[in-house]
Amino acid sequence: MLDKTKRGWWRSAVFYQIYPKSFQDSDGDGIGDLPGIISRLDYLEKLGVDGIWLSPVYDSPQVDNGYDISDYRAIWPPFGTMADMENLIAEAKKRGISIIMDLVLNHTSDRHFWFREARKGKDNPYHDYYIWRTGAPDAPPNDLCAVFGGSMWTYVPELGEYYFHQFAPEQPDLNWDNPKVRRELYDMIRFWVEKGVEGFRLDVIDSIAKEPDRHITSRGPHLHEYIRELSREAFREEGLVTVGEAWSADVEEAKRYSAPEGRELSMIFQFEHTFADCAHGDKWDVVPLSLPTLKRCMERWQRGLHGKGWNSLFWDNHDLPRIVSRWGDEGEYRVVSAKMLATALHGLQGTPYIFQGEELGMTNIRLPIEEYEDLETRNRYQEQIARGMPEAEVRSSIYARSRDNARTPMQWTGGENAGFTTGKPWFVLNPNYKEINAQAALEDPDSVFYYYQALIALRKRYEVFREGDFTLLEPDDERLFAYTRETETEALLVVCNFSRGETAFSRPEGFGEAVPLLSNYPDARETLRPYEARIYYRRREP
Ligand code: TEU
Repeated sequence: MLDKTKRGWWRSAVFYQIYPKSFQDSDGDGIGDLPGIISRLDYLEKLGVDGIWLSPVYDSPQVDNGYDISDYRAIWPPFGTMADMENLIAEAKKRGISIIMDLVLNHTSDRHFWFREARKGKDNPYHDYYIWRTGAPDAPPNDLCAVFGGSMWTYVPELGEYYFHQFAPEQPDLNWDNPKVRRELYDMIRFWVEKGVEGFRLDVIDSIAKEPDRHITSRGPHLHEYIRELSREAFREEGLVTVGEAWSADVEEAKRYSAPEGRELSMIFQFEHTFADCAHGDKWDVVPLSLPTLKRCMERWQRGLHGKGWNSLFWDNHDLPRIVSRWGDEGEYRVVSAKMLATALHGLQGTPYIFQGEELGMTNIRLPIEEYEDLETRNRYQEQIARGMPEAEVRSSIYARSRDNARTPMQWTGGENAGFTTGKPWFVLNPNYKEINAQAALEDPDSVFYYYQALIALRKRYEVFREGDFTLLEPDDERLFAYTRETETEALLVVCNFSRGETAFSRPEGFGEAVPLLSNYPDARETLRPYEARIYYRRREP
């Protein structure tokens, strides 16, 4: 059991992300909920995870599935009650599992009390909790475009002012330059720490400091000043794990966020690797994966943060398509490719995050456009069609990149509604739940589930997974991702064939006698078969 009172316990931990709406329904309303999560804690304990990152469960109008919070200290009723939340924290703790809550500090819902007050008038005490600019109708302060489409400015006629929102108009940005806002947020965080929450994921934390008039919507001049204050005022306990979502971060910036002396955060979610199959840095502009690009990115982050910061490790989350569909194979090689992708990631230095269903090899979904639920997807389709883009092209990029790929309900059994709900699911199930589900996985010793379980156990058993130096092998190879991890006393060799073809592989010097720790094929041959992955281990003489 990890000592979670000590800074740095998360360097040996593996976390699991739950998107509550789609995880497990307990009362038949078709929406996942807190009692449903509690009923699945034994499953997560069996997997071996040390913490759960819980996407927002706070009260919310659900315009952005809970990332639009109307009350930070209340639970959205369909998810359950505050007693359910307290019970989840307690039951998880009994199993050695920490609850890491998702904090959306950059913006609130437009239904939040603060915003409802703010829009009452310029002299309202809550007005400057948000960012306003005087202007005339149809003449926004500038042409900043919101992440989910449209302008970043929405006009309030009765005030003759625009308010600023980087996401939906229903998600007004908070004014972090106002110390009252910061104090309110720190007090709210302490409320959750006192309830026993042991960590926080910080939504778009790089956007809290901004200067919209200068087109600066993230990494504003006060960013690290605010994060250090946030850490000092709200994350006082040494053992609190904090991970900031920072789409804009590069390695240098990540060193500031995650420096070992702990004045800011434990780590960040960086996203550079998720653009290795995107043209022009646009997630919707789909191109084939460039494995050398991905490998060099991983090398930069592994070597850049070694001893100077800390990496998070993830392929999937609730905003990303499912990795087995994206860089693996959905067909005959689904299981081996899911295991290969897990090997490539879990052999690296950092804290791995498993997104719900990733441990089953769950896949993307393809729907008639009108069935997509995510506002980003719906807005994207409307905007692109309005621009005259060929409909088939727009649909194809939505199939590949819609956030809804990650939000189909968790597939627990091959029975009705995949065991997710006895009611009508809030969102469509992937029809492949009949073959891909947790019940089948638990009954199959060769399932993706047990492979993830083995990877998690390896991280705890061998210190080299946590501390080893990273060296990339064969950087230009288009099929093979191979690297070593070394400490004074241990060494790993990780080899992954990212292709559906056979690929040559020869052990590097010093690994001739290394023993196989794990593989996704029952035996080893001269070449690597489609999506074959292997981890070798050897002890070193200091
Ligand atoms: O995501 C930040 C964000 O911008 C992503 O939605 C991503 O950049 C986008 O999908 C790219 O097209 C966080 C949350 O993870 C996301 O679910 C929220 O919708 C968003 O912030 C607003 O809170």
